[in-house]
Amino acid sequence: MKPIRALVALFAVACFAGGPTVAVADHLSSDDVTYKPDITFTLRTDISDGKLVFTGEKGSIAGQDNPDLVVPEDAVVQINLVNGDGATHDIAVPEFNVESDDINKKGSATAIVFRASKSGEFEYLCTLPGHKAAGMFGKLIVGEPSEKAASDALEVAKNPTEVGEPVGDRGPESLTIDLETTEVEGRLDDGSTYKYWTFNDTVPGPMIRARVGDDITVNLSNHEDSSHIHSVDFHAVTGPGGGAAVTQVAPGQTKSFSFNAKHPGLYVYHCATPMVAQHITNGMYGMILIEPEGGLSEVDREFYVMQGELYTNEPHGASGLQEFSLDKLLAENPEHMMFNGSMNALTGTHSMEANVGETVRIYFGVGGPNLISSFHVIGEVFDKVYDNASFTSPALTDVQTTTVAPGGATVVEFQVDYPGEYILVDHALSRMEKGLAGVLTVKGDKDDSIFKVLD
Ligand SMILES: [Cu+2]
Repeated sequence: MKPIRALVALFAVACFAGGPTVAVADHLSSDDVTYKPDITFTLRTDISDGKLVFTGEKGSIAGQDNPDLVVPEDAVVQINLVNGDGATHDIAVPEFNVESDDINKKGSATAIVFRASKSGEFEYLCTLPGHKAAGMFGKLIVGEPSEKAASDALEVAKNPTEVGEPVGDRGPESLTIDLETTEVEGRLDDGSTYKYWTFNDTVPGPMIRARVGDDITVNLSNHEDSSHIHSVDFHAVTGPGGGAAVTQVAPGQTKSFSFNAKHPGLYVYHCATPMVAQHITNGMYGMILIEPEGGLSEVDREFYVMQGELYTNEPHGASGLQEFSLDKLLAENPEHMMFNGSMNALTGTHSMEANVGETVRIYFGVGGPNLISSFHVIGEVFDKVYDNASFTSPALTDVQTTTVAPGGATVVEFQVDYPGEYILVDHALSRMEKGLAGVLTVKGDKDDSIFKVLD
């Protein structure tokens, strides 16, 4: 049998008069393949609706933008790429360690060849900077699609509209908070899951709402199916460990404490059982709002959003059950970053909506455990920022981006004046590629005095 490189090059030359170069996955050896690939796809680079795309060139994918490429497990797959727009591009399937040469002239071509050695859903993309973000990516589906497994998994993503009841002008009261810690396989993304650790089965845990002066009893139960001890540290608590010193609770047990809410503000709570960073990254964080006397001012819409990080062995975009990576946690290098627990919690699973003219308040915190957020809403300016979630300091006004520390929070308010989709981000925008985005959809009439497209 001849070496794969020569054979594939011959095959590719037969396809393209221009003589494309071919990249072959390094794990393929001469014993891996016969004369030609089992399956060949041809894609052309193109611009469609202002986006960069891969367009199917022939066969069942002809004319489709970023088509799903479906192949049997263990097939040798060739993907030919033809340059259709004259810009520099390439094509890669990171999961199978294969990446083509760059092609930069209209009509030039290249190809990649690899063995689809494991089933699942993987990504193909153009690796030139910004091209994936501009639209150049699609799915390679090997064997049975894994979406079924993921669709059976628990939806842990927290609904951002679940913000509790405003306290209004009531006086101080006695309240009871029941929290249950759980360890559940939850949906991370379409086709992937993660063993989350949670408060009350969502990430973040419930937003708790109280008033300054309230006497609050916390009952923390650890589900009997848990494998680990858990606890809770409320940053609003004055006392040992914020409560964590007295709530280290074994599976099937309950522990309680009470505290007086001395300080108004928006406070993070989290599990504080060693290794604390691991318990937090796995999903064990939430927030408690202690409203000042008389409550906060009325607004039309309130949302609860928390930023988190997940550290997995497999890279971002991999399918199946994702395993925790201690090395990546200690290196503070997450594969996934998200608002409200899962990859598309605020861009698909749940929606955030408002109408033109309404006032919006976002309770925003960072579970982390490690990375500072530069919180920003694309296309909006915060009218007010309660910096560090302090209600007893004057609010900042007219702010573009506000930093929020891990274990910290902010409260931002703004009126929405113009219809459209406003994207919530951490302005450290590489993190958007790891999943960190949310959408606030504003409906209503356009106002030319605010924004106008000029021909
Ligand atoms: Cu825990």
